[in-house]
Amino acid sequence: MTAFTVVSILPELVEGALSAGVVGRARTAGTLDVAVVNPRDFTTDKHRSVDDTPYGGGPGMVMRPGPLVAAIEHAAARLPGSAHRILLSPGGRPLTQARVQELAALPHLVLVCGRYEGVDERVAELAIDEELSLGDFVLTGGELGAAAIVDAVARFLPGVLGEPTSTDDESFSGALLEYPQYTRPAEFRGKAVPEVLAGGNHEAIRQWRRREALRRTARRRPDLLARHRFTKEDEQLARGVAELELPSRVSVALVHHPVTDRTGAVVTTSLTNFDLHDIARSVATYGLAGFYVVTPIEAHRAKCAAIAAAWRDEGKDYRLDALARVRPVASVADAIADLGDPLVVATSASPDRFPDVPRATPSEFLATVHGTGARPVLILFGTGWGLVDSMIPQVSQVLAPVSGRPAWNHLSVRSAVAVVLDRLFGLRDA
Ligand code: 4GY
Repeated sequence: MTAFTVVSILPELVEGALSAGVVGRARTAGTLDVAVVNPRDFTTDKHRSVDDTPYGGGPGMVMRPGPLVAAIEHAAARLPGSAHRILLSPGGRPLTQARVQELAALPHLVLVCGRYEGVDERVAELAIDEELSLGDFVLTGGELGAAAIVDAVARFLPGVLGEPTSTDDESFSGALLEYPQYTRPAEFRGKAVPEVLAGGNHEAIRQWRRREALRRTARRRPDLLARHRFTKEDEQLARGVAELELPSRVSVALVHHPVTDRTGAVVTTSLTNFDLHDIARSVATYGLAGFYVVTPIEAHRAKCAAIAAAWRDEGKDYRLDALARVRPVASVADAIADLGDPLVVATSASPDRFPDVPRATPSEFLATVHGTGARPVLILFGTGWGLVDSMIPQVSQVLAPVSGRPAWNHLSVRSAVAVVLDRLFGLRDA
């Protein structure tokens, strides 16, 4: 059973956060042990000061190591057995539900709260086992973070919740967001509860909830969905749900004209075998709808068709899959016409191209696509020195360029396609 000792110069703030609700009730009932130790009680000067000016100058004050380390040592000795000492700080490792569960298996957590501009670094070096952050934002002190950890860990302790939280459906990484919940009335301000929930078909309700959890996660947390391992049933439930079938709405166009050469002149580049093979396979790998090979040179379109046909004769499965998606066309306009009315998105490494079109990060792009219902999407990739903006007025977004630390794009177009598709649609390891 985990006990908690919070080290804070504002005990009333910690008490305020942990005196109400199920946590407050569990403390009163004696099933949850939370105590607070105040570093001010470990000062030796007559002003009882816990802070001082920073070495090296700069704004604000820094927490002195003496009173804080003394308070941590006192807190750790409050109970027999070993204490795990945690410092709440934006510089710590981000807290996860998996870590919360592990913490719930430890006997004694000492939660150390800093205030002011920061804590003398030697405190962390001498008296802290782990630094944790609640997220990439800055609080005025660690107290609310400490209270949040007590609250999240307490859910796993016996006698705190009525029904103790089961550990298996809460691992979270790769887990799904919760399905939407409803209670009475059946209609509220013109909005009805989904019909299936009011019927008594428990199997139908279970499937509806799972599908909505998948849909919601795709929309709101594509990063979580990318880590989710789909079960056979998930695959079935995903069918026909636009949010879960995004890649199948997306096509790629490899544009050989209009593009520029190194001098900035508008040219037509040559079809290359490597681009054709590698991009077709990337398009198949990520489950996209199609791969338009855009060239005004008729002989190149014929060659493209011939290469695709040659793969077919080799008869390998993965090649067939890739080949089926290759579509030679004479112009970007033809690719657009073939799709009907697609959302057209360009890629460009140069800020000078499409200067009036907003740059989108992968998640901004995905949010746009989610907002467009079932509309098809066409992503343009330029060969040579890149797409010519003036000749493609339909472009409504430009994907931010792929770059590394040297901040320059040296990728071949087929590498850029693979990287962009992986960022947008690639699955991630947990
Ligand atoms: N974020 N996650 C956080 C925080 C305040 C200066 C050190 C956070 O956990 N704690 O912002 N803490 C800072 C204020 C001293 C703590």
